[in-house]
Amino acid sequence: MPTVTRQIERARVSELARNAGLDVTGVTTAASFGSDLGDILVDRIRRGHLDGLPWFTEDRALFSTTPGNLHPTARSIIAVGIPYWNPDIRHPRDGVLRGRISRYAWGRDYHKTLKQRMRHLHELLESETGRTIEARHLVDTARIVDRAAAARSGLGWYGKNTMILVPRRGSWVMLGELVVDIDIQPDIPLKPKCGQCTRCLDVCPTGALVDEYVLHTPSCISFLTIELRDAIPPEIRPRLGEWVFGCDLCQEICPYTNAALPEEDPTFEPRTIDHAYPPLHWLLTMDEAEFRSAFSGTAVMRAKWAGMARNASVAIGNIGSEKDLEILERTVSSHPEPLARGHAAWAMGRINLKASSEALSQLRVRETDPSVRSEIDAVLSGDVQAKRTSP
Ligand code: B12
Repeated sequence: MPTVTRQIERARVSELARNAGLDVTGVTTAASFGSDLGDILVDRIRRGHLDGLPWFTEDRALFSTTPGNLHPTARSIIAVGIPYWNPDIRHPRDGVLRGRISRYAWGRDYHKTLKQRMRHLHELLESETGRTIEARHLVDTARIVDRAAAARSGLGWYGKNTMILVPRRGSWVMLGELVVDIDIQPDIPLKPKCGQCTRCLDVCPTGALVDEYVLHTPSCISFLTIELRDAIPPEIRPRLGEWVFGCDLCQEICPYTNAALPEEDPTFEPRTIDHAYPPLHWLLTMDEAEFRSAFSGTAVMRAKWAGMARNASVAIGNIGSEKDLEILERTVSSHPEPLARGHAAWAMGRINLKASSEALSQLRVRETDPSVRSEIDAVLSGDVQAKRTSP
């Protein structure tokens, strides 16, 4: 019979976590994050930096600053992370017009992987201590601020891009927490190391990093391509480039993140290269059933079929050419989703207004959806920023 204990050695927690597939760990107490964090969250909400996320309310934000709200017997937080930088998977450069999906979403949905591994760690902790441990397993619920827990537990430090940067891993780490009723020696928070560097702020094509440590959600490509359910504001579309799900630019530019150790965790590997760099014509022509069978079990499902078709249209407008006008025209004429039809019309205007005008005028006559009609009207009246001047 193992001895029953309320405590566990800090180093042993990391060992057990590694055995459960959680390579990165930090420990902090379950004490409240208090008004320091609460004030930042409320201030960001009031300034509109979290607009577009209706669930991110002041009440929810304040609740999330006190882990004891989740379970009153909580004593410690074990912050965990799975690193996922894999430099071997690259754009195939095979002549196919491809978009980009951000790395965290290439493989199996990270929520599933983290939860499964946290459950395993929970079991290992119970057999180590010889007692039942009350624990909550949290990933992305916003019932706790994942990055605040990671920072206070010394798992990593806040970069100016608001990401948690982990020693030797950079920000290529997905985060979760176990809130447990056992005592574990807490770690010491790490000092931020960005120094004078502002490359992440400078690289963001939409200017979403409005200040050091401040992200304006409505401008972030990640928000626009994943969370937004409506039309992407036309003036911002040209800046989305080839991204069709999320964006990694503020991470890729970071010198610290750039020096990350490569990982070989198959759970983050794409099933095929099309799950990392999807052919844009494929995204436009697949029906909903094909979308589901291609992306089920991955985080891409969150953007939904209509969202991915919308994003693919924008990406074609940005990186495509006259050769893509035919498929765009077919999309405007017959895609079941108005979002896809409207954005495809925009893409036609962006690639070549002169060559697209006649077709768009005809499609305008048949179109019944007012949002698509006004997208076409905007193109025909020359409101769309052309990629290059038509000859
Ligand atoms: C809402 C959300 C989003 C929104 C808003 C992002 C945001 N910055 O808030 C959108 C959809 C845009 C988004 C985008 C992304 N997200 Co997100 N997102 C979340 C979520 C659900 C909540 C984040 C939150 O609380 N925001 C509130 C704001 C106020 O917090 P913050 O921006 O982090 O601000 C903090 C710092 O600025 C710091 N701070 C403030 N002032 C100062 C001053 C100094 C000197 C210092 C040091 C710090 C500091 O305190 C603030 C509060 O903690 C978390 C999961 C969770 N439940 O926590 C995932 C999470 C943050 N996202 C994650 C990821 C991976 C991404 C993307 C990289 C995805 C992608 N590739 O497209 C991008 C990155 C964009 C970016 N640079 O942040 C990971 C981050 C992992 C990591 N290593 O940091 C998380 C933790 C999910 C997870 N479980 O792993 N996300």
